Amino acid sequence: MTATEDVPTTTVRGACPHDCPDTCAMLVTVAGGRAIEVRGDPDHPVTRGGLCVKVNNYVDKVYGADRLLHPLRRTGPKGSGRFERISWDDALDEITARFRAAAAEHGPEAIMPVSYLGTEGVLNGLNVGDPFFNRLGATISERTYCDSGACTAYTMTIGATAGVDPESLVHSRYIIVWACNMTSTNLHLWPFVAEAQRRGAKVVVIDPVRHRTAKLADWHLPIRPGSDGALALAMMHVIITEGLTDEAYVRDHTVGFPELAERVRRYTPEWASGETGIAAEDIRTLAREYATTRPAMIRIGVAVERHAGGGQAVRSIACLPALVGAWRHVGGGLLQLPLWAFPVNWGALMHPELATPGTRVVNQFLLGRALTGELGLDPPITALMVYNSNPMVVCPEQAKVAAGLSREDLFTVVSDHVLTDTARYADIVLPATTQLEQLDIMFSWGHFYVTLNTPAIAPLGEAVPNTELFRRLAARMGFDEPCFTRTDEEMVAEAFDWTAPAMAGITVDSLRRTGWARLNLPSADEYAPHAEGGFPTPSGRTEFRSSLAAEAGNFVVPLFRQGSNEYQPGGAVDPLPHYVPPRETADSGYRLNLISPKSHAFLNSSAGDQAHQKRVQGEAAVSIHPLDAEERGIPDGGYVRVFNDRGSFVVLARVTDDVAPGVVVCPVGAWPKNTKDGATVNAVTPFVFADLGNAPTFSDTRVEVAPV
Ligand SMILES: Nc1nc2c(c(=O)[nH]1)N[C@H]1C(S)=C(S)[C@@H](COP(=O)(O)OP(=O)(O)OC[C@H]3O[C@@H](n4cnc5c(=O)[nH]c(N)nc54)[C@H](O)[C@@H]3O)O[C@H]1N2
Ligand SMILES: Nc1nc2c(c(=O)[nH]1)N[C@H]1C(S)=C(S)[C@@H](COP(=O)(O)OP(=O)(O)OC[C@H]3O[C@@H](n4cnc5c(=O)[nH]c(N)nc54)[C@H](O)[C@@H]3O)O[C@H]1N2
Ligand code: SF4
Ligand SMILES: [Mo]
Repeated sequence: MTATEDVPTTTVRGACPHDCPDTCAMLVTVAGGRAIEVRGDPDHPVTRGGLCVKVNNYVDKVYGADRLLHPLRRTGPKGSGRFERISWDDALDEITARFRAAAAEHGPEAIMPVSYLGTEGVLNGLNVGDPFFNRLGATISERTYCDSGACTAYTMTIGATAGVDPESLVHSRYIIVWACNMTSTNLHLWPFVAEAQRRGAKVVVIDPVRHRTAKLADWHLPIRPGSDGALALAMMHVIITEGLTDEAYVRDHTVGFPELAERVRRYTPEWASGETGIAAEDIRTLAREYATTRPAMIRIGVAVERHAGGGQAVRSIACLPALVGAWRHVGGGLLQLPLWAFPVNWGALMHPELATPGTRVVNQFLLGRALTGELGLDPPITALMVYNSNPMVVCPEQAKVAAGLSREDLFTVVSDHVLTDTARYADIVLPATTQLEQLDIMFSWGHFYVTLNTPAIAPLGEAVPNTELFRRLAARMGFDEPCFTRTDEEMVAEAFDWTAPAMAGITVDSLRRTGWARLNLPSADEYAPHAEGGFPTPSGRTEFRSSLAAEAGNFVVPLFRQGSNEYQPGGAVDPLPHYVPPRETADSGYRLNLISPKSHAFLNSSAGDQAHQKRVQGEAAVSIHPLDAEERGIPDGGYVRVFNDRGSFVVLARVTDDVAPGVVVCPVGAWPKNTKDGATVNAVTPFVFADLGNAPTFSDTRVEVAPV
């Protein structure tokens, strides 16, 4: 403890707010009304007493000199970062007057919200503004940044199942870590994998990069970006032609096996080798080992979906466990989204019934085009409200986003903790509380514990939680539906279906005492959710031939579209898994495939401007193979320009054979204002959707790299 002797300290139970699978239970030490440290709860079975480099110094963020503590109004040109302090009253007056004016001139669809998962709290996170914007009649913002393509693929194949309990991984004997840099992005799962490895499990990493996780694995298979579908299909080819399927499991718990067997005949290991760059013999070995070692486990990272064929790749991977009967065993199957185990009351959060049927939908990947007028939207977007997101960093076509945000006739409101690159373009900036200053309750997409975040300190300055922000806005707009006056405590009570079996024995009161609780599920030593099938698909089986794909075609699952509670049908989709190759090829003249995974020390763009995290992360850099560097005259540590037809950015070059030839890696998260030329990796990424769920294709990007 760092408190002085005469000030007694208390410990408040909280939860890390970030969009991270680990959802750590935090203990906040408070002395004299001031938070002095955060640490991981040592009793939490997944947190195990440790947070991470992104969050260990969270109090520095809370009390940072850059914290926004009052509403601001712009005084300089857009993007200049010049603002003056104003009162909340003035801010709310101006916002509501401008929203009303926009609606009067063009109709309410001229207003567009932009939000994502700056905080993952059920109260202050994804859906906090949805009732307000639905009631307003604003353009509906489709938010398919993360796992939307995978969720569509899972829904088609195994249903919205939570999948394997991550804590069961200690029982696995074969673990495939497929496109997940776990020791950076899912740190608290690694000890379970490492424990399995100590007990004799083989850990295989499939990733174009030999990163810190790959170096800890028993076998690293460097794969060409965007070709995972080819590998999974060829694995099925081997498993079926060599008779390695679990016949009884396939008979009792799957549909479409004969068609699948026929389909994968064409996907030989030799063919897949040409697509993936992995030797055919290695593909055979992988398939055989996976099919014959029990329990066999696959952990898919989000990165698989960020390519033209990402959806079908996830679909093919999701077929594998049923084919070999991996689901029979504790520690066998697929770790999907534990999120689905939480009985979240999405309807009570979003209030989709407040939306006007037929309201137009704009996907956020098109933000730049929507704002610059390139989409030809009618009505145009003339008012924008950004909260829980930092599109200048996370959105593709960065130069277009900047150009759009620079429009003098666009009225922009941004709510955030600090003046982000996006907030610099705002007309009005609003100060948001951090997790230590607000009540919230958290699900997890990486384990089965619900966590209550009790506020540890009073809000700093005039900062407010997002819940309060929207209460204030709704009151000013004269919205009088009961959902607009709910207190945070009432929202917690509504957030979950507390009578659901998963919540048995858990109440808000019990969480106030314990901070967190495991959902009422069998223990991780016993839990084999699909040992007897029971998949939440229309047939109750793993659907090799997907009835949803056959009937509904492509769709976005409800979670990812603000205000909508329904599956949104898209185009027709072949109901059998198939290979969709990367969209961008060397034929474009740009020969290098750029992928942009997560930064180790930043959480998306969060913490991206904190001194300690910037030191750990180092200056923004692109990793390139020695052969590619030599051919282009690029020295290690020199500045390079990474470019294509969409744009360019300047970063340091790191020459390393950790990346395969032909692949370059530049993580997302650095702030444009901290780089050489004010641009970052999303300057070159496309807005184009992947094959399923309107997922992004951030990593289906071709570039060239040149010394500067
Ligand atoms: N440190 C840190 N942790 C985070 C985050 C963060 O920003 N920083 N963000 C959180 C969020 S929002 C998310 S969605 C998760 C994502 O976490 P992950 O699922 O781990 O996703 P990424 O880091 O994007 O990419 C993981 C790996 O996929 C590889 N990869 C890229 N393209 C391909 C491909 O085509 N095939 C294969 N097989 N591999 C490929 C990359 O090289 C990278 O090593 O992390 C969460 N945790
Ligand atoms: N090239 C490339 N782009 C990517 C990705 C990639 O891998 N490559 N990954 C994509 C993925 S997986 C994701 S999840 C998205 C993430 O996209 P975002 O969710 O937009 O991620 P963040 O950068 O963390 O932005 C969140 C912002 O919300 C603010 N915030 C945090 N808490 C609060 C709060 O309580 N109230 C308010 N008002 N604001 C708050 C933070 O300070 C931060 O500025 O990025 C996507 N973009
Ligand atoms: S960012 Fe993830 S690993 Fe770090 S403290 Fe938060 S939940 Fe834990
Ligand atoms: Mo994400």
